[in-house]
Amino acid sequence: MTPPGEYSAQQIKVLKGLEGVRKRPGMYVGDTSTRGLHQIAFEAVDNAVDEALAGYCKNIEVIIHKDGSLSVEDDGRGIPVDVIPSEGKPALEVVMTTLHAGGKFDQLGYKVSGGLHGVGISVTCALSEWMITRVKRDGKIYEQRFSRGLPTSTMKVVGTAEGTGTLQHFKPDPQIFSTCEFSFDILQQRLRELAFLNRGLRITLVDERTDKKQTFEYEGGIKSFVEHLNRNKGPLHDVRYIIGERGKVQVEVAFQYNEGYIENVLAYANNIHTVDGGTHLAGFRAALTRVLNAYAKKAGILKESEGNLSGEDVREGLTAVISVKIPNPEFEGQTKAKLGSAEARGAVEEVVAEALTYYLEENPGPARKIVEKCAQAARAREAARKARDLARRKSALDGGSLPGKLADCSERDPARSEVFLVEGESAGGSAKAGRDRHFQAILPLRGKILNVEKARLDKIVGHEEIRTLITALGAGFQNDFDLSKLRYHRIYIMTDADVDGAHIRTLLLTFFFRYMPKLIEAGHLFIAQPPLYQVRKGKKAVYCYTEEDRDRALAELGEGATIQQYKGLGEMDPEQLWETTMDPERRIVRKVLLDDAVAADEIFTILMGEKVEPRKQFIAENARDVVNLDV
Ligand code: 0RA
Repeated sequence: MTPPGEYSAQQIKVLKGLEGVRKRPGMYVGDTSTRGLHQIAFEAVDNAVDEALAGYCKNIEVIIHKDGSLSVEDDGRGIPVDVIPSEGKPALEVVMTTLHAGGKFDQLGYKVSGGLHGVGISVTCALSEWMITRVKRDGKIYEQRFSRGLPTSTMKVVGTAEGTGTLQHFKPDPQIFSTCEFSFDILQQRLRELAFLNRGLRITLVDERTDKKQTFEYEGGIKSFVEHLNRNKGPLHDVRYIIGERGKVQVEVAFQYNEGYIENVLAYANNIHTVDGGTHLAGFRAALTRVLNAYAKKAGILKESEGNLSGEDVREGLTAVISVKIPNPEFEGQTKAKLGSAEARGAVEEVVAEALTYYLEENPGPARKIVEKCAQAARAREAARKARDLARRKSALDGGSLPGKLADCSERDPARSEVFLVEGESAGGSAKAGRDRHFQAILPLRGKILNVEKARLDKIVGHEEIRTLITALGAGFQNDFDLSKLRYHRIYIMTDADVDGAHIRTLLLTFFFRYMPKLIEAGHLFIAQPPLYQVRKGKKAVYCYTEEDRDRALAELGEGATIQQYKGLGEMDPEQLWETTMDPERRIVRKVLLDDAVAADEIFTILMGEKVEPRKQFIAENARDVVNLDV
């Protein structure tokens, strides 16, 4: 026994664990701004979803409270409350105050272990100013309170209860987080995804600051997810839904081809979006390629002379969600976003191959549509290869490999080099004159670039502005993209602050998102922000980047101040362009992030896709947000 007032070895270990979390929160939740803040919320949500995965919880309610706190309530079995003999404390307290204690008491479930998240609810507790846990079990309500990872009360019975469940209510610690404001949109995006991935689970999100409320519940599970993803993309057939089990691996796949050319395949393992794919994705791809090739040959859609459909061919215009549930999954890679568990590959491949073969046999109509689309993709791929070869030979003939329009910098180290993609020849001229040619290159782009969302690969590589851009950046594109060959580590999109400029910016963003997503993920893409106004009085002149800036400057300079509005980059002389937009010491830039692939895909599909109606609606609904959403 430990004498009162002294710490047992066990307690010291616990303290150390959570002290570590508070000392280096970034190691546990990514960062201490918006992302980390929401991570501690998702930690609480994941616990409740694990209880649903185990089959005991049907409803989860998440509330953003007026005081900035967040609560997550589930109707699962409730965290166990009995005393754990080895710890001398109720299980509830151990779970809340011990790193990685969560899984200890429930070895059988499919819970996330050692994955992307799954650091445990104790991390939420450690990073909260206060936290209250309430458990309904055995007809009683138990409650315990905590602050910054330590108990501030013992566990007590505070009432009687019907049913069972767990309530976690916490206020993020402002000593830790630079922002403590929960975002309805970020929470909503992940909660919707979780509801899709766990068929029948009802998740409600309430925002008491605004009285907004959303309920997510999908009887169709990931089938509904694919319907949702494809809803603006012109589907070719009904969503196929496949479910099966091999050994301990549960496999669920839903897929649907659309009229477009974009592949959108999302892979999940135990509800975690495995952005870098892994064994489950490999199994799916193998099955798809094998079965579609066999069918294409058998049905005579692909001639013997035409060779096989490639993996790329069978994924053109394919939207799919793959979800596996697997005990003790292994995650690999630096960000742990790749499933490594070998057994998932065979399980997915077998389940998908069997169901897909059967489907094609039984449904010759959709089968023909799908395989003909793949065959067309194969022919376009061949045409694209020829166009690319031609482009390569042509640039070899031109003498050098760099495009003539590029005003390159003298610096050769990509880490210290920047390139500005500038709208229009005249602004390009100002930028060339105003830049520091030492490390800043300028690539003027003539007029509108091609909308890649609506074009097939052969047309895209045939488009001159796009070829120039690819060549100038030096890293190839799509599957050939090689980040290590990138010639500039900072790429700025610099367009006019008007509607045309915004359109060109979106076209470029679409291109980068679809064909060089790794460049965005690696943080190399930026939006330059030219000033919108200059406010002047006498010799004093202030550049203003927002309307608020302008009003502040007007107030400061006082009566008689005048405003000049900059409509285009061309209105600034080289010196001004340097001072306001290009000088690293003074400029304002926004980094383009790719946090949420699902949201980004939706936005680009809606903004740049074929259908006009949803786009009109989207722009009308989000007119103010569009500017920020795409970055
Ligand atoms: C371990 C064992 C049992 C339930 C839970 C954990 C549990 C944890 C959380 C966290 C949030 N909600 C939760 N719901 C349940 C099962 C105990 C039993 O056998 O009844």
